[in-house]
Amino acid sequence: MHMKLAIVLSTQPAKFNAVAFKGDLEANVAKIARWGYDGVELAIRDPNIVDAEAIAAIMDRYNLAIPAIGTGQAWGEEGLSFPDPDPAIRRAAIERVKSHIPLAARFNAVIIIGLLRGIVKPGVSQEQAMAWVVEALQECSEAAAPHGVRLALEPINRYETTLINTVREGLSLIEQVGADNFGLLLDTFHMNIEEPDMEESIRLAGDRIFHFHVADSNRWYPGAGHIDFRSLLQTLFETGYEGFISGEFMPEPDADTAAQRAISYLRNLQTDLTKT
Ligand code: LER
Ligand code: MN
Repeated sequence: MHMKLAIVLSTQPAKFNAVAFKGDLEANVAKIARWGYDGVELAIRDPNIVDAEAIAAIMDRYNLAIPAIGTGQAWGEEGLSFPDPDPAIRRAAIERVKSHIPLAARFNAVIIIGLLRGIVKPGVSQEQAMAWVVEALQECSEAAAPHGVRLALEPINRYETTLINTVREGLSLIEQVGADNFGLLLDTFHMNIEEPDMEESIRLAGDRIFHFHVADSNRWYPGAGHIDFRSLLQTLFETGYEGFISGEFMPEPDADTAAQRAISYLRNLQTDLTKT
């Protein structure tokens, strides 16, 4: 088995500092390919200001896939979110997600709904916020379906949002949204905080796992903390998961070192997994 490994890369300046790379796309892509990664996960604030053909040419040149597109910068830098009390902002958040569909279809990438699902703002009840999130996800999933595009919501730890912290909450949301092309992105950093038993949660999510982020317990590269990646990845592959494992960790001690240590650790682990 070849474990497909990707790493998160931003196409424009981002405040989110766990985005391991910023700046010049081609130089970064060249390095990522040289280190042995199979893909890059692009964090894109606004698809209308990126040049899809230029990106495609670079990916072709280095033979890298784009397994997923992150949308969180639209929240971080523009404040767009599904449960905002201002209807114009809610609409803009939905339209922004929909505007990712052509790009996602072009690259066969999953659209990630991370922090774009928002937080519960003052004056809004948790119930109202969830209702807006469900409606937004229904509209976006429906728009994406004819293009063969899938959306993956990421359960995110309690310190960043109160909306969907756990895999179980994610699965109940999936029932409410009721779309086959809507699933989950599991992130080991968030799972380590929120899941009572990470292996059990992975098994529970099963074929609704559309994408997978890895960072260690301290959000450094895998191998730098105390998460048992051997057990987690074994469990993940036992569910039949055939997607990418995408590194999303702090650029510590620096971005290049982190990326190289992550891939060397995960490739070693892969040898072990193949043996079992
Ligand atoms: C994004 O994938 C993520 O994991 C969030 O923690 C961003 O804040
Ligand atoms: Mn993540």
